[in-house]
Amino acid sequence: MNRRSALKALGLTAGLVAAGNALEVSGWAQAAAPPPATSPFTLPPLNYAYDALEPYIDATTMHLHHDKHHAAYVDKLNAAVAGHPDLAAKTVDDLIAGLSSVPEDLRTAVRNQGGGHANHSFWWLTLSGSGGAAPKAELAKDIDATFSSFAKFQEQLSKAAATVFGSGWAWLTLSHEGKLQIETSANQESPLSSGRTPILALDVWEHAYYLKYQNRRADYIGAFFHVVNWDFVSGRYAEAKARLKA
Ligand code: MN3
Repeated sequence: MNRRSALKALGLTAGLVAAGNALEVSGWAQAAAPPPATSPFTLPPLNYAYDALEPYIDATTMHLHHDKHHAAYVDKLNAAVAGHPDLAAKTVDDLIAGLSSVPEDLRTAVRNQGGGHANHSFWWLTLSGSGGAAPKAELAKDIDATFSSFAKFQEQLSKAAATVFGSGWAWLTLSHEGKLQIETSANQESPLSSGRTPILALDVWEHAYYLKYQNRRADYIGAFFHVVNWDFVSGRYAEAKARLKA
């Protein structure tokens, strides 16, 4: 890994864990004159074992989903930005948040492949075999205030995820106005492109569940709630909310 890839990897990880640090890291990375790089974007490793989410999400699905599907988004994003050092120097979240500044002939590739990379990088972090049973702290309070209870929130997110037509995602997001909301997106589109911060993601592409659940998407959605990393998601919300106030 060259120095810039290392910084980018650091920025990505830090950005998902500590937004304040990430801003400094990515600012520094962009200030340094980057050497030419052919593979600026890299596949982040899982921070748990492939079988950590068993029996809810099986190890074979995790291997295919991470090592093949996510890896393909990374490879195709790298191919798309080859010869565009200005795009390659950005974090994938910044690319997706600023699609309108991506040259038109590259925009579809960046939306699809960059979106796939950004969405999956976030998705892995929101899962855990031991991430707590329910939202914590401010997120718990604001979910109750917004959806009336955690149970009602689960019901609404499940319904949204079940009704995504074809491939896509269900999300809990935070808007600029500080509003928590459930939304869905098609294909690899990200709420980041509409200025909202993903707090929780649910991948409902068939590749996420078909090996174990076949056509039973509702069973997969029910299983998903057993493997949400609420510690991470609650921390993510607290950071996103603090950033709005800053
Ligand atoms: Mn997927």
